[in-house]
Amino acid sequence: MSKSALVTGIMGQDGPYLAKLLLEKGYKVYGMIRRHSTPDYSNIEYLGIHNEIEYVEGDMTDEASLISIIKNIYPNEVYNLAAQSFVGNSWDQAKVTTEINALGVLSLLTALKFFSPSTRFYQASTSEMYGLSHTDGFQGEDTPFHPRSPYGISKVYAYWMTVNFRESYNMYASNGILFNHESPIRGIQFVTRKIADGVARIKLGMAKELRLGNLESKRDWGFAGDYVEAMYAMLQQEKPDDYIVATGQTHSVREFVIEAFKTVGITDWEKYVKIDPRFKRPAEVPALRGRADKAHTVLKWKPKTSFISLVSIMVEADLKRLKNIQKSNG
Ligand code: NAP
Ligand code: G4F
Repeated sequence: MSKSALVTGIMGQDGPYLAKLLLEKGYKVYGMIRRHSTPDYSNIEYLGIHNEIEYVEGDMTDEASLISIIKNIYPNEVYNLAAQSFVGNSWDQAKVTTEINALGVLSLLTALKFFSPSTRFYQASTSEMYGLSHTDGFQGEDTPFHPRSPYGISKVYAYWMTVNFRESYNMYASNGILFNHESPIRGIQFVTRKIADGVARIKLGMAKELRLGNLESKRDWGFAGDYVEAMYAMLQQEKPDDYIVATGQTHSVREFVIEAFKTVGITDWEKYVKIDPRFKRPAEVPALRGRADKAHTVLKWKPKTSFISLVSIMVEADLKRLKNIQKSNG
């Protein structure tokens, strides 16, 4: 019999990439969506898998809905990708961020403990948990946490709750501590997609400027399509554990901007970029760079997409999308 997996956050960026991978491996994939007046399946359609997913309705803030899903499908694996994942917004909506990202995870783990304890559980943890902390310029699994936002704090709670269910109830529960990963279906608010879209608009004469916040912060950026392979591998190990997934390279927002403009042949990028304090954060995470040695050794996972390829994939995808819009508008 084929295995089944429940993917929460199926409509986001990672959900469709992971679902595609699981479908290719022969899984029956259930995708959890919350109630929308107008659901948006565009990310799932982008990967061409809309008709292959069975959608189930549930909300991370509604424990009964999670219990009902788990009791109905008893999945072999649960990948918990659902989150209020935008760091910038988490100061303005700290409570709902906590309810979804922290208490929601407790509810899901509790539902599994009572109704499907042998299900393997993946928690989408994050490099934001490290915040200010590093070990010789890198973050490794042993680097202490020092989160800098309500988002980072909510994820630290969920991280430890996942570890605690593993240690208390012997459940197969693993944390993937993923560093930033991007793609053409990255949410438009996140800086890489905002830059790719903005640069493509400027190139096509659809915009005159690109407004950004802190250009000096540095991130370890990889490609989402590579990272979901590590998520899957984590749940195929003999024992549950926690792993960093990262490229080990770091680049500033400024470098991303320069590279994106270069992709479309614009070198005088400073003419177009305006610094806007609205996009600066009350507390910044200045630099992230992950040490993914454990994932390399145990999971046999390595990233395949370079920084330069990533920038070019994203800018080209936005150019194509916007040209199609221009064409259909005549
Ligand atoms: P994303 O694009 O923001 O997707 C998040 C998904 O969660 C969306 O589909 C959203 O649904 C869903 N969601 C939000 N609140 C919910 C609720 N109350 N109940 C049910 N679903 C809810 O995020 P992503 O980039 O794919 O990231 C996936 C996960 O990895 C997140 O947990 C994120 O925090 C974590 N993470 C991401 C990165 C990264 O660089 N991308 C790095 C480390 C960790 P709607 O469509 O209804 O809004
Ligand atoms: O793209 P960002 O919004 O991503 P951030 O804050 O690093 O968070 C992402 O990665 C985390 C993993 O480390 C995930 F857990 C999280 O869910 C999310 O996926 O911002 C990246 C950097 C920040 O330093 C920000 O201050 O870019 C800087 N930045 C500069 N100008 C901007 C802007 N960020 C955004 N969103 N918009 C700007 O205009």
